[in-house]
Amino acid sequence: MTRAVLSIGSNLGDRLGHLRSVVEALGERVIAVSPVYTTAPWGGVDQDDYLNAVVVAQDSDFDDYAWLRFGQQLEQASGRVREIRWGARTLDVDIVQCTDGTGTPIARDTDPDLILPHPQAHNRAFVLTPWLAVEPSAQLLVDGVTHPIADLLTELDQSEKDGVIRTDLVLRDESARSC
Ligand code: A4P
Ligand code: MG
Repeated sequence: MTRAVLSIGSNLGDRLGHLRSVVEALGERVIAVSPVYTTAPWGGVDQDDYLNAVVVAQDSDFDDYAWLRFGQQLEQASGRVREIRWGARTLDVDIVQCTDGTGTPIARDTDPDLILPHPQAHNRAFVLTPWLAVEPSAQLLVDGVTHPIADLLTELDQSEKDGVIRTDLVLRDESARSC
């Protein structure tokens, strides 16, 4: 049993459709879905604005690598082509944090294919803002030290935070779920 915090982003093609494809594929695994935000591109590559959100999910059979494979399959299904690092993409699924069955965050820093928690998460308002909206008391391990994500967000530059703007877009139909 693992629980994953997934950061999902898109700035090419049907941006909302690509984000919705993740929530749809997760199905019953979904615990929480954040609002959708428009976000200024992070990382210095000139490109269009993103739509970003955070999804919290759990699966009794998944380990941390299963979440990575799951995300990569969805990236491929969206037609993503890997070109420039931090460049435009139809869909990006990053594993921000993964906790084991006891609620302990899994820490990995030896395999470049899966670094946990995601090494840039604490620097990104487009991750912390949506995550805080669904888990206000969440904590993130940074260099082995646990921090409330609310504090990490406070430490970011105001310009970084101002680039993350909440929209009225939704990733799942709540009325359909209650039927
Ligand atoms: N990888 C290692 N750890 C992880 C992890 N925790 N989660 C590996 C997901 N992948 C992880 O990723 C490169 C390699 O990272 C993969 O082989 C994977 O196994 P990639 O998705 O192929 O390449 P990339 O996305 O171009 O590079 P990178 O460094 O992963 O970029 P990020 O961190 O994904 O950032 N700006 C805004 N506003 N919103 C965004 O969503 N996203 C990015 C991409 C840049 N700027 C953005 C956004
Ligand atoms: Mg990525």
